[in-house]
Amino acid sequence: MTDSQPHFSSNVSCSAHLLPWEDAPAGDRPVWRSSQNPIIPRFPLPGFHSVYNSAVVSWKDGFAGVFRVEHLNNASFLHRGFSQDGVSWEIDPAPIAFQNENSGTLPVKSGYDPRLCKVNDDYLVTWCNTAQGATIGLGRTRDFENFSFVGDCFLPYNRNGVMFPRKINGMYKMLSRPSDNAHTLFGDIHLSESPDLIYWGRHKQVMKAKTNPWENVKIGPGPIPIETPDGWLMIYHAVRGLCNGFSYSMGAALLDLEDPSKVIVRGKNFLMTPETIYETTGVTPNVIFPCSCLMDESDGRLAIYYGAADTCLALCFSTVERILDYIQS
Ligand code: BMA
Repeated sequence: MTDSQPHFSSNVSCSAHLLPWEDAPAGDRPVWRSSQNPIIPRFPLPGFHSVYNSAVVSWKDGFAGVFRVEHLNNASFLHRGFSQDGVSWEIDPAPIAFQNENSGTLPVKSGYDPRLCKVNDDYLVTWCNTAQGATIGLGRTRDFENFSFVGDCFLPYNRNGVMFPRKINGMYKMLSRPSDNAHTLFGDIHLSESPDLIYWGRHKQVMKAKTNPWENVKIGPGPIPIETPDGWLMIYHAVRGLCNGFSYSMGAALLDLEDPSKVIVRGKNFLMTPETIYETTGVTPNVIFPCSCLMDESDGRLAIYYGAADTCLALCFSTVERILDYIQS
């Protein structure tokens, strides 16, 4: 691979000098953790309990993000934040105030697990909007100052709405995980499409949870998929049932470029599973929950942001090539 031949694209890319990065340690692990983890620890700001499952993008000469901030009453809200290096973040203490694009009451209350996807000039925010029962709320911003609410994309209940960074065959596409109103005991990844971000249909199942132990309960899409010459690289969370609860790992699969409801390859093993103290200990032990990813388009290096144990925000690294080799082996 040479610098003159970018192989990958994603609208969350950033230039080489900006990407948060640490070289791989010795060994053949597909993904490795930042030595600075957790990059946002427990009790990050006065008056707030925690920041975890959050979405970041490259923005101006640094980064911007939409963060899941849990308040002292345990309700989560979306807050914006900014960073120069992608590791130290300044988070706005006020939740994002969405303005409604349509008339009527603004159905945005508490919200969690945001994703951010740049499509043309818009940064689309998708998240679990609880106003009418958990489902995927969709909003947008161009400046991270003014945010508008487009609407809820699906009927309740649904979680983990993840947009593709461009239209495919003239349609917006979104992955999601239909669910119930509790700590859902099932969950498969589905694909939906829309001509206008308002009306969503042609729903297709992409991948089901599997019988092998690390993903035997449910699976849900994580960061915005990355376009490679071989297909869309989808990083996802996968849930295992244990005698005392769930364990959330990170996995990867490759989806067809023209029809991302078709799975080309699915890794048989996890990319990463809870091991460190900040992943195994916290409000919800044993949770790795990836929601966003930055990439250097020139060489495919990845910085993946994940919530750890529903308590803090952590960072890990890999490359597109390394993950593709791993899931194809
Ligand atoms: C999921 C979501 C996530 C959370 C995870 C583990 O269903 O609610 O926000 O991180 O459970 O508790």
